[in-house]
Amino acid sequence: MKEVQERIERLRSELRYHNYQYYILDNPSISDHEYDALMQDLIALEAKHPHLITTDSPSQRVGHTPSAKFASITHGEPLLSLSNAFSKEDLHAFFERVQRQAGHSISFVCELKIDGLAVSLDYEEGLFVRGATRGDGAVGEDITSNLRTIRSLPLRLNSEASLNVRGEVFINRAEFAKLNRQREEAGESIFANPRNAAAGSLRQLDPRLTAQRPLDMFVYGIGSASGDALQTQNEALEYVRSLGLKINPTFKVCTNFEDIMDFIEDWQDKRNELPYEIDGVVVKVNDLQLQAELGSTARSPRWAIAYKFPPEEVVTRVKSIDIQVGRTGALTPLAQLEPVVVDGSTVSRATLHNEDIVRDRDIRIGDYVILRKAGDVIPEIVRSLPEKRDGNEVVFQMATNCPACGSVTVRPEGEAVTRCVNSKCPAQLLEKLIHFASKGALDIEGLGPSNVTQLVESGLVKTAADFYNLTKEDLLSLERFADKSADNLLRAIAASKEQPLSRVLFGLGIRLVGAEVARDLAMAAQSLDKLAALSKDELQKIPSVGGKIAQSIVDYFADPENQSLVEELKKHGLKMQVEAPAGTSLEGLVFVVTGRLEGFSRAEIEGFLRQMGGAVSSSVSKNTNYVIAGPGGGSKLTRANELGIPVLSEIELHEFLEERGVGFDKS
Ligand code: 3B8
Repeated sequence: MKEVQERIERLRSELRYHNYQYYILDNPSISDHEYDALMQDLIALEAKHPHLITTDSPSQRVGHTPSAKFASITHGEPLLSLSNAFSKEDLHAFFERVQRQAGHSISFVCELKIDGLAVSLDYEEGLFVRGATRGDGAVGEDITSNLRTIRSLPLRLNSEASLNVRGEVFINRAEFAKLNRQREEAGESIFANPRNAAAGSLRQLDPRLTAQRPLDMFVYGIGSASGDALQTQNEALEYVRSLGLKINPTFKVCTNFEDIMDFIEDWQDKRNELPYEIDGVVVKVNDLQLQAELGSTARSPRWAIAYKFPPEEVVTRVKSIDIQVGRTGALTPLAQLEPVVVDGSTVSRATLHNEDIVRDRDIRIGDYVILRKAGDVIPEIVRSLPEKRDGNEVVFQMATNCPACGSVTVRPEGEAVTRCVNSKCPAQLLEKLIHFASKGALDIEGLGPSNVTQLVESGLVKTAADFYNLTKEDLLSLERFADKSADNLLRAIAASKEQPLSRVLFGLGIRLVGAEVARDLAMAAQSLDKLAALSKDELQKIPSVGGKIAQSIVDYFADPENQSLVEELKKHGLKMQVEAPAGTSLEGLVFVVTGRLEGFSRAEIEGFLRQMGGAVSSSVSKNTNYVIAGPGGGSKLTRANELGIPVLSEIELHEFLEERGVGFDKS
């Protein structure tokens, strides 16, 4: 018996050693085949002697119990996210602030910012016992079984230390490409980028699926540790490395701003040579004691900042420019591109918005162009490269006839958009129906673009009201529905009758009536009938409604076809209730305050916004709802404008608060 135990232990330590060489040092010591043979020996021995199986055995990486849902884990120390610097100025402000607070010049550690998913790992007496996602920072999801499948995550450390570490899980570029190739061959949907692939893999409920994904990780910090009095971040990194954890070795200690900028510029140039994706550089105060003194806000530490690289620009070619017909009849030029990877995802199309933009940017069919991802997702053609032309390029002409229905298009004086004005245009009708069912509108699950297209092509659906006439036989007659999917769709359609008036209004697709205007209309009119009866003047009294919107609403309800659609929807029992007023609180809104304010200090305003249920962030992102700016708003203001986020002056802030019944007086 003792002998078996010893053999098992020998196999385990051998496997651990090779594992470490392979996954952490990237320096394989034996062939894959030899490794597999050792593993098979271990598994066979353990199968014969199950009482000798331990949770840290290398054979135990793949759990076997899929969870119905992940359990919650409350982080011992919150797992915060970093605030961002988008420019050298932002970064310099951070540098100056922490030096000032420290009272002397200090050192920093620069680390690559891995574009993955933050995780927290708990080790107890050297054993990996628990791992969680960031979640909301305070509470994450228990993904221990999935993390155990990651080869570069040691199940057992080199010492019996108990500690919590934080790191980033990712998939490297080559493995990502391979994974997508396999998925494509298997007819599965492909991941847009490595980060999504890593996220999707980590959140698999069945760890056996996670185990098949090429996940990797770097540890970048310690959440809490007993004993060892570490002094600095670079010591902390060296310490976790000595425990057997994988760290990113590129970090550098910098003692002045120039060194920090050099590190950033250096890696910005070399980022594409790395085997994994990075989206910036993290700059951290090196002294751990000082980190503790600087502390953190509700969301991010004050001792670290993420410098985000500017969006990557790539060159590609415009193969053709198609014209898309939108739900309001707007014709949009859409460039078909030679596929290229920008910021990690493959792009093969980009909207050109309208013909003026195509002309102003002088983008011709056949041109080489510079492509960039604006903000986060939407690819944008920045400009053409006329010097690369060979004379075969073709200047784009806006269609004089709708590509879908052939009717003559119009471009009203002073407008940039060319339209198909045929209200029966099949392309418009289809887009309208897709919009009606979409997330922001009636939100009918299972009625995405491809299913709506099939329903329309089969002749079953002509207007939005027809969705509510669909029967199970109707659906079963279509190729893509089986018993269960038909039931599910009918249930989702029935459930959409409960959607509030504002969503139905938005779903109707009245020109110029977006989700926000729809909410105001619902609130003001209280019912669809009352809204339809309002005059242009009356409509204009509603907060977000100007002359053009008012006219568009009047026109909509004057059209007999729209009138009958509305009648039918009512007959089908759509409730269209008005939701309680959007509140006397700021729940769910994220604010950023910048610049000098007159009446109140920043802290007062921020405190007040939080007190009323709002969140205050220190950096502008797409999640920001409003930026409050006084004079000297600087880069945050620029960023807000880039992202199209509304900016409120101090006076506008007061109006905004009053509208919501939230008074703000200095007391
Ligand atoms: C504090 C320190 C969050 C992070 C941090 O490579 C904190 O340090 C963090 F609240 O998210 N993606 C890194 C990376 C991320 C973070 C970090 N260091 N290298 C990363």
